[in-house]
Formats: sequence, structure tokens, C-alpha cells
Amino acid sequence: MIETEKKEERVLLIGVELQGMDNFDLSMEELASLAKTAEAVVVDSYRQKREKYDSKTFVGSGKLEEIALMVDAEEINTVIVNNRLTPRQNVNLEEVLGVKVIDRMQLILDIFAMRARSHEGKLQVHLAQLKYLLPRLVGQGIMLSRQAGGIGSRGPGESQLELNRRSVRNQITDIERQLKVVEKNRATVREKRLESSTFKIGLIGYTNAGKSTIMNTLTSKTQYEADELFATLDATTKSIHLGGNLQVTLTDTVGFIQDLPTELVSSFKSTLEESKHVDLLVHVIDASNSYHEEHEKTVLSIMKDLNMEDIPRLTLYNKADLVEDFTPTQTPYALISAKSKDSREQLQALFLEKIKDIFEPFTLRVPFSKSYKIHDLESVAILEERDYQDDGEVITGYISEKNKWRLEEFYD
Ligand SMILES: Nc1nc2c(ncn2[C@@H]2O[C@H](COP(=O)(O)OP(=O)(O)OP(=O)(O)O)[C@@H](O)[C@H]2O)c(=O)[nH]1
Ligand SMILES: [Mg+2]
Repeated sequence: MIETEKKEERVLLIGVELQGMDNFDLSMEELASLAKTAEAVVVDSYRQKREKYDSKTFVGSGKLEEIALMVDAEEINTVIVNNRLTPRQNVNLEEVLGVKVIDRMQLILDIFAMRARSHEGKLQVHLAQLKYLLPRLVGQGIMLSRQAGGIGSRGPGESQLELNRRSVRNQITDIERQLKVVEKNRATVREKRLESSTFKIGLIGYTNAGKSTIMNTLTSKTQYEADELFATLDATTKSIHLGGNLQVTLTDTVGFIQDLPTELVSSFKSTLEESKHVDLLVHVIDASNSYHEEHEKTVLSIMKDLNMEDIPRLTLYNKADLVEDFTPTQTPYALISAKSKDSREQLQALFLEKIKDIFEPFTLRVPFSKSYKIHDLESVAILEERDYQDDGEVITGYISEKNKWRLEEFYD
């Protein structure tokens, strides 16, 4: 389909709050941010309290009439529902309302589709979209004409209305095969990196916490940072300097969110799991977000799912400039503002301090005849003091368990 002039997408949000539901407000606010990220204009939002979702139309019939009137009066083009809709609810809602209806999952999928840049990222998103689509295809793609595309028609469908289940299944298999190849290549690169005995730090955290801003602060500024959700999709690794000659890399990666569609989690697993192979995880939290505690819980539970709990962790509350009195939920922690002018030095010091914690202290006597080897040692160790004596020098510092053997070269 050729995209003609972009018209404003006017959306209406709908949420149903079930009894005992946690975080309903957070998730409705997040839905609005997600819609804005997808370049839609949020006209209004409807909430309803119910004991359970209506199996046919998700909201009750009275509410649905109200919504239909609103859709007409406000010239709404798309209705976004804050939950996963069954294919049937989706069709029914579209029939009654006469406009496109999408759910939270499809909205997130659309944003990921907008954002994907790398070959791998595009494959991963496409895979997630097809998996989402599959159960929604009945017969020969009758529903597809309605379901395809999302808020801005970025879905895999629309241009391929002839899609049927079998062809979708074939595509899924094909993409999975391509992804395996990409992942294998990545594993090889990773092995090389592991061998290189570089100290690896991974940034993780909720979307919009400030991970890319921290990455940019510590490197030459190239990561896309923006007040949008899912600004970053592809994992990026760069060398950073912490003082001394210690070789350190920093990896920025996709942010987390509540109710990340399972199709996406499974397709992005390999990207998320990049963080598994680091020596230190830096958990970045937006201290100024009133829901930061819920954000933390989401991140910690995804980390648990990915078996990353045992990796040493540094908790950074970010955006200190926006908070007055702040109570952390995670300890120990540091409060920073990645945007402040001295954040670079502050971050370097915090990282270095944490690395010393992880490393083991050592004292080494180096005869002058072996002084030339110290330079190499510095790439894997933090040197604290060099005390020159008659026959050589005494060095104290910190080194990782993994690299302790390097000290043996200095023994007589
Ligand atoms: N006021 C203030 N804003 C900040 C600070 N750090 C980051 N931001 C802003 O927060 C927004 C999100 O920052 P990003 O670095 O893109 O966040 P991210 O964690 O990479 O987000 P995703 O890529 O979506 O996961 C941007 O608009 C930043 O300018 C800070 O210390 N203070
Ligand atoms: Mg980012």
C-alpha cells in the first residue's frame, strides 16, 4: 500500500479495571505514552470497573454505546484497548464502533516495528507480529483485512491480504531459521569478546529510565535518547573509559515495560539475554516517576525469568534533578542525574567503586626487570598504588578472580 499524506491519528483509549488489579492507573498512563510514541493524538480515555471482561465485547454494552457516540462525535480513527483482546472481541468491537480497534499488545508491536533498525531487530519484530497474527487468522485471512497493520498500518499484513495460516506458518519457520543464523554469529562475536577478558557492563531498566543517556554520557554521543517509550531496540556495545587503562565495555539495550507481549519477549529473548554475559548489571531507574517501584518490580521479575539474578548489580536512581525528597526501594543505591554536567565523572567513580567491590585486592612485588609487563596488567586490573623501592616496586590494586593468573607472570 502506498502511504499517502499522513493524517492525524485520533485515538480513544479504553481500560477495564478488574477487582484487585494492581497498577491500573500506571498501565493506563503508560498506554497514553505508548499511543503518543506511536504518533497518535489521544483524544480521551474511558475506564470501566467490572468483575470480569465481557467475553463478547470486552466492555459492557452500556459503556459500548457511550463509546460509539464518542467515536462519532470526536472523529476517532482508532480505539486502543489496554489489554489483550481475543480475536472475537476484536472483531465485535470493530463492528459496533466502525473503526479500527487494536489492543495494547498490537500497539507495542507497532512501536517496535517503527523502531527496529538492525536486520536482527526487524526479523525479531516481524516474527512477533506473525505470532500475534496467527491465532487471529480464520479461514483464508478474512479477519486479516481488519486486523492487519496497527495504529499506523505498520503491521506485516495489509499489503499481503492473501495471507493465510499456512503461509504465515511458513514465514514464521523461515524467520526463525534466519534468526538462528544471526544468533549464531552473535555468539561467535561474544565468545571473542569473552576471550578478550574485557570487563563488561550492561545497562538494564524500564523504558525511558535514561539508559541511553548514561551510555551517551560515557561515550561519544551516538545513542538515540528521547522522551519516548522504546527509544532503543538494538543492543549496542561500546568501550568506555573509567580512568586507568582498565578495558571496559558498556552495553545499552531494549527497555522493559509491564505486560510486554509474550510474542515479543520470546522473539527478543536473545537480545535481552545479551545482558546475561556481563560482569556487572547497572539497573537504571527513573526516580522521578511516581511508579518507579512498579517499574523496578517488572525489571527484577524479567531478570529473574532470564536467570540474571546472580550477576553483580549496581542500582542507579536517575533524574535526581526532578525529585525533591526521594525514598529508594532498592539498597544499596546511588542517586544521579545523567543530564547534569558532572555526571560523567560521577558515573565513572561509581562504576569503578563497584568494580573494586567485585574484584579482589592484591599486592604484588615487581622487580625492575619485569616492569614492562605492568602496562598489560593494567588492562585487566585497577592499580591503586605503586611504591618504588630499591629493587623494584610494590603494586597494590584489584583484579578479577578470572584474571588472577596474570599476576603469576610477575613471580620469580
Ligand atoms: N530531567 C532529566 N531527564 C533525563 C535524565 N536522564 C535522562 N533524561 C531524559 O529521559 C528521557 C529518556 O532517556 P533515554 O536515555 O532515552 O531512556 P532509555 O532508558 O534509553 O529508554 P528506552 O531506550 O526507551 O529503553 C530522555 O528525554 C532524556 O533526555 C536526567 O538525569 N534528568
Ligand atoms: Mg534507550
